[in-house]
Amino acid sequence: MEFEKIKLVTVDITQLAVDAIVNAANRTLLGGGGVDGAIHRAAGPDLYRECLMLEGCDTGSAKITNGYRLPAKYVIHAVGPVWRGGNQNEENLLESAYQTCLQLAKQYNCKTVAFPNISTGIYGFPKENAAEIAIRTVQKFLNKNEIPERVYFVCFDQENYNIYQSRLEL
Ligand code: AR6
Repeated sequence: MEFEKIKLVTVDITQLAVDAIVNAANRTLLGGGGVDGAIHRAAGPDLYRECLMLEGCDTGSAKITNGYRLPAKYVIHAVGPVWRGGNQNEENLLESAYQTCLQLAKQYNCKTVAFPNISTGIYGFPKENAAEIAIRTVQKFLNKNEIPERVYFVCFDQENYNIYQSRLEL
């Protein structure tokens, strides 16, 4: 098991000096509310300019940019699914969003990566279910790959923090 490679933290993700932070974006990749808004505000207008050139991203996938004014070197913009009751392939799409982020992190040699709780805010994905998918996907990847070396789950709200804490048995 790779529990020691996974850290649980409660911080504003924009403050983390890691190789890559993950953004919970939407398909336009042009910003929004929640963690997406916070990341764009902290990174500055150059992030928006780079995102404009990406021409959006499919749900369940991700694209990488520079971090600009952020302490993080890169931002990986993931598009999680909107929760529509569970019969619209939401679980597979969430897993695929995490998986694509991890592949990009590996490709760009990101040793440290921080994830927010994708889809569990404005997109309404049930938190227990999302945590199970996130942890399982990350653990599986870390078991098979050298990079990333460490993954931070950034749980901004107390409910998510408690869920992750019990699932990771910290
Ligand atoms: N640092 C870490 N986590 C945060 C921060 C922060 N600064 N701010 C919020 N969170 P959400 P979604 C947590 O709604 O559900 C945007 O408009 C928050 O507590 O940001 O994937 C996009 O443009 C929650 O646990 O993302 C999309 O349109 C988690 O981040 C849409 O929202 C995700 O909540 C995406 O919705």
